[in-house]
Amino acid sequence: MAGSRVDCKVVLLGKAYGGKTSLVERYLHDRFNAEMPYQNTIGAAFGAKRVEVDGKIVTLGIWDTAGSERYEAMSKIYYRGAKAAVVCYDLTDDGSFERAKFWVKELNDNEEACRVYLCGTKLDLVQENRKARRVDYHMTTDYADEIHAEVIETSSKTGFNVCELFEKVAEGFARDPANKQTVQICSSVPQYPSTSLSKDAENFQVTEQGRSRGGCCS
Ligand SMILES: Nc1nc2c(ncn2[C@@H]2O[C@H](COP(=O)(O)OP(=O)(O)OP(=O)(O)O)[C@@H](O)[C@H]2O)c(=O)[nH]1
Ligand SMILES: [Mg+2]
Repeated sequence: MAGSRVDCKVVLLGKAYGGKTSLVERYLHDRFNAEMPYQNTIGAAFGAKRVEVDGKIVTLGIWDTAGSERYEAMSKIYYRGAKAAVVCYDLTDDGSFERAKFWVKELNDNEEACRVYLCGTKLDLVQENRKARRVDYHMTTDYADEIHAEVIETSSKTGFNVCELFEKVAEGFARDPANKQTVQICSSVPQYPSTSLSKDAENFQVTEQGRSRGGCCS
């Protein structure tokens, strides 16, 4: 990622097993492997992607944190300086929404400038079986209104609403006059960095997997 600036720090927070890593994997690499056994994130992982908004480039630097309460102190470090937080909850687990509220309070208390996006994950499961839904949509939108956040329900399995979520994040950032200085004018077709998540808690380096043409301005 030499030469590339991370303009918008985005942090993913939420209960363990809530679908954070799957969301980032779908967004950065357009993949979801249902056969792979669940692997909890240890520490945090980082990935980045450039997005075009209104002819300008925003680089989203995405921190995927560990949901396990064992790593709570560490996860708190990752929201520092974040411009946006995607607070995830599993639509099939009401306890995960309570945990989302915990993170919202943390953000409100410590990172006032951070925009909050409430993300209900695993939508495919509740579409398959309506009885599987444990988090009512209207309850979440009422809560979102209270805290001035947005709600989006996604499925990393099907990809539904995943790009839309991160586009909202990029738009929210780019269109905020406070961030004018950090958004670059998009003058030519840019390189599109493809990054992989580093799962090594000791080493948060971005692993560059190569670059391809196209992407946000093509
Ligand atoms: N059906 C379905 N399963 C999902 C979806 N997203 C995640 N999962 C599954 O839910 C489990 C947990 O997903 P992860 O993305 O690892 O959850 P996480 O929030 O990163 O968990 P931690 O790293 O422990 O905080 C995995 O078995 C995923 O395959 C989804 O959209 N649909
Ligand atoms: Mg994870």
